[in-house]
Amino acid sequence: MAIRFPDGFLWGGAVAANQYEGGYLDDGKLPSIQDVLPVGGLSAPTDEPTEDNLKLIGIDFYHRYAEDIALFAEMGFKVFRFSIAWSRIFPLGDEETPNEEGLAFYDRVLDELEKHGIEPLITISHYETPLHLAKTYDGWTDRRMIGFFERYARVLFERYGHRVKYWLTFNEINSITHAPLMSGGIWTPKDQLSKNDLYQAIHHELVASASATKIAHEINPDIKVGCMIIAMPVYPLSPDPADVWAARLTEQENYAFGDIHCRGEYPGYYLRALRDAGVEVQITDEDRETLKHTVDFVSFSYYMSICNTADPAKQIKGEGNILGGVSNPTLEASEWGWQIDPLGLRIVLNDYWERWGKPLFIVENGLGAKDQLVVLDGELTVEDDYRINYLRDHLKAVGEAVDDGVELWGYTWWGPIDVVSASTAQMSKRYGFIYVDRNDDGTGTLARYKKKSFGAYREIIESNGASLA
Ligand code: BGP
Repeated sequence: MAIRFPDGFLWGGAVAANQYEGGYLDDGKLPSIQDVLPVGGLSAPTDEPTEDNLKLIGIDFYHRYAEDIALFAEMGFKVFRFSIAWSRIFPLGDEETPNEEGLAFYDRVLDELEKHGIEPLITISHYETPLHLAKTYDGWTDRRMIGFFERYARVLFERYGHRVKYWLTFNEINSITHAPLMSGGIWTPKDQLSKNDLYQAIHHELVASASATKIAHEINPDIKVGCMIIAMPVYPLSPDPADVWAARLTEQENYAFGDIHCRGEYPGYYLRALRDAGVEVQITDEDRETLKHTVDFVSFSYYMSICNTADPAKQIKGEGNILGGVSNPTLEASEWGWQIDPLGLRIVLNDYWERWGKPLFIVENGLGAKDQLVVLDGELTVEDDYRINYLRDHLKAVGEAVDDGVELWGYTWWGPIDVVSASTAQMSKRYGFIYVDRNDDGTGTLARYKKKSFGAYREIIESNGASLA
């Protein structure tokens, strides 16, 4: 069957400032929480940045952006999703005046994208809360964070809002329950964090997200603001209704974030879960009003599905993405234990479209794998057929969902160029179509090489998906 993607479909790639920019103290920037997470986003932080942290240099996009954007253009990118490092714009996070040099850097990036006709898609906050806000305010547990974020978002919309149409507020906002520091800038160690503080932090982020959406629309009504959630379908481990219900409850933990962003209020099942957990969230009348500013579209990352069961004896957790879950005996996994499930992407797309009726945007999907550089026709490259297969299988599932009637604006592959991993802080967990010569021990020339998948993705984009058939 022919695979057809809509005209103007936004094909591209996605990255985050802390994983690729480097230049962590350049031009007035101060550290973010990532600069003290040398072994990954789920681990304990160091007190100060340490040299073994690969993110301090990243892949040096800060100095090589023109070269990298030219490579994206060569693949035919229509869109490029990147985040702005909050601590470049407000180095401490709570100051009144933004750092002009930080703002000027993103002007240059936008100029370069414009030169190649690539549409920007900006994530305002992607796991990179300024370190000062984490240490001084305990991140999003503090209500004052809403004001700091509003100020930051306003500066961005005023500066770039005339040339950037697509914006996301918080990357994978539902990850905060599992990664409170990386996702919510919460300095209190996870095992000491009270449920009240955690859910209050979630509330503050949700209010800030709605408030930023409102500000964006006031500044430029043409701006489209989306929420961004980890999509992970949860299957029952067996047909036992108790398993189906267990899966449902886990799914609701993720649905809640989309429901609040799309419907403008807390759903009943979420309020019940809070009550059952004995959590009391402080919600003001003003918060309730603010939450009514719903998003224009829903974006999500998709890497894997999980299972759940009511049977404690079968609660065998797999490795995997930040949210984790019970392993699915029918699926294969990546080298890092992330279970590969292309059909799950079709399921998610249909599910979200039916549930919210808002346009969707897949802003992350990809395969982290160990790559081997080889010489082919005198050129260094990687024969990454495993990545090409993953890409094609997932895009075929996306094509089916489009045929099912789902309104989908675009697809950005995670890490079109190798970047430092968010969960493990490794370089060797590579997603790119472009290889970057940097190793886990920090050695390497930072040279870029095109992998076999580079040409494969270019062909898919060039044919607007038709070559997938
Ligand atoms: C998502 C994050 C990204 C990215 C990706 C891959 O959770 O939004 O920042 O890194 O996962 O994860 P990892 O780098 O841990 O393999």
